Amino acid sequence: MKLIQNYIDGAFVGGAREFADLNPADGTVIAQVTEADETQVNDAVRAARRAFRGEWGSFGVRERSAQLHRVAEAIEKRAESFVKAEVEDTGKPVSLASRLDIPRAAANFRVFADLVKMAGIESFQTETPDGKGALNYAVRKPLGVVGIITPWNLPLLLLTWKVAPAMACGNTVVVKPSEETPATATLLAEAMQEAGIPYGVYNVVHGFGPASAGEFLTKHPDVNAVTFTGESRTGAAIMAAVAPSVKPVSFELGGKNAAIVFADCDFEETVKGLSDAAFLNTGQVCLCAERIYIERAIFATMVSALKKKAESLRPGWPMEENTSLGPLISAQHRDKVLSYYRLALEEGAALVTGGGVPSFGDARDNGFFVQPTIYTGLAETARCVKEEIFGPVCHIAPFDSEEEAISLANDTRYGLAASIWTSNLKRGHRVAQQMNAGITWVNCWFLRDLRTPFGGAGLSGIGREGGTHSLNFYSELNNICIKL
Ligand code: NAD
Ligand code: 6OD
Repeated sequence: MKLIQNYIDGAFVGGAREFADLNPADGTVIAQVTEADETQVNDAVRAARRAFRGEWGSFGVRERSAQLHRVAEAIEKRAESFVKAEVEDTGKPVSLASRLDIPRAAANFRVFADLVKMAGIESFQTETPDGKGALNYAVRKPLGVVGIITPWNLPLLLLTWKVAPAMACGNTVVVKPSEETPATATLLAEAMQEAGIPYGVYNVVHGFGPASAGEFLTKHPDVNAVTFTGESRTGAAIMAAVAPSVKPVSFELGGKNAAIVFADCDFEETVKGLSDAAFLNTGQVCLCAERIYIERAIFATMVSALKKKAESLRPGWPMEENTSLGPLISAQHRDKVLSYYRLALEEGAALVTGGGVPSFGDARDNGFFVQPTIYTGLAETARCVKEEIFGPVCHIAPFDSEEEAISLANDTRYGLAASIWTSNLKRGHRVAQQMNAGITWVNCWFLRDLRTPFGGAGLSGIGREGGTHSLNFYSELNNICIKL
């Protein structure tokens, strides 16, 4: 049986306890994973601190940038192993992992390697009473040891989205990947070794949240900042854990995202875009649209086109090229999603398609598949319209005016993403600017430029990462004022 170990100070190390890593497509055990105890988390933080004070801390921006490019190369060289590991761990279709997750991991390193070399910092000439003036400029300094905690839905993509800028800024890191998907963070350690990253710069501790590696890391007094992607409730727990030591936090949390579809949209493009927005990665993307509002004139035709599209998705073995829908991540998560499927009916929804579990007649019946599902007819106050489900499911409702659509879309405690579908770009701009969201797409969804701010408002998070926003989070600015 494969053993996935912690990676501390350049060495793969075992531990006292192990837990099983399951393949969500058939429920079989893929590997045993070593759970880091508090001593090992302490060792990892100590190693990261030593590396920060050592060779890594002495590198200038040019050297760090070159090293990050070498990590990207090492990922690209092993792309096949990364894809296989990510597909086994998550159950996502191989077509998706090889198009999105793994290339994006390499891109994260390349983008921040380049950006850190190019980024300038503001300076000001300041007037003084003696007329001689002063000059203000800032220097960027790393924070130190950064704790990084990530979820299971896009494991390597989301981990490297934080590791790359943290390292680019000169920090060292201790990462705690999701217990559901430990493999690619561990493979990344091999890529780091191959790229020649000094030992201790990148450390991996495996385990769970409360009373396990996650909590030990967030509470550690020698961790200088914590960056987290995951559920809003977990964000709240981490916020409480870091409060006594007043660390900077960056939180990318849940969403209950809306799509607004106007009657003048490009119908075919919109159906394709909405289908991705609802069902990509089996709906397990924080940016997915679980609430779709359609202008009444095209409501019925659009609902039936989306029904057809959902029914054309091909659930199947994740490693098969023509599979377009994988399982959910775990039995526990499938139970949660199915409980919302039942709740929707109890709350008075009309089922358009799906609502259950597909049957394969083979080992996949032991996996965690559910059908892509569409509902209509729920009240806006229904729990299924208010709470994040995080599965391949959406509720579709009609609207009659632009104002009504904006008000419906904004009626949420989350504020992560929105999408607007219209051929009238003036309207696109106007509506986009009124969205209470960190990211609004017009006529597209999940189209990413890594230089742009990424994050959410309300329950969806604190802060922005991406481009210089990441550089600002992962560094301290020391402003220097010189009297001339
Ligand atoms: P989760 O919050 O359950 O777990 C995320 C990570 O936190 C895991 O590594 C877990 O072990 C760890 N953790 C859990 N409790 C902890 C604690 N008390 N202290 C420290 N660490 C702890 O989230 P998940 O189920 O893995 O992921 C799905 C959620 O993530 C969804 O809500 C989704 O919307 C959100 N998400 C948000 C974004 C974003 O960019 N905003 C991206 C992806 C996923
Ligand atoms: O694309 C990204 O950078 C990003 N953070 C995506 C998050 C997706 C959420 O599941």
